Amino acid sequence: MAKIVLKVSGMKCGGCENQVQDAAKSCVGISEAKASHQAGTVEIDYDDTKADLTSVKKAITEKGFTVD
Ligand SMILES: [Cu+2]
Repeated sequence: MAKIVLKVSGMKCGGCENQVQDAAKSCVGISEAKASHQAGTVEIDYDDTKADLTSVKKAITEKGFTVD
């Protein structure tokens, strides 16, 4: 299991956090995602043998947020 913190801009409230978390968790190999709109980050726990972080970033971007 691996962990990464991605910088996400565009989150303004808890609803945005949920959208980012759901987008991340919808991807293969992601076990947990915890977003913070105050910090502008999402902390992701993932299986590095299964997860493709590029698709995670894409899923978050498709929700209208920017991943740095
Ligand atoms: Cu919001």
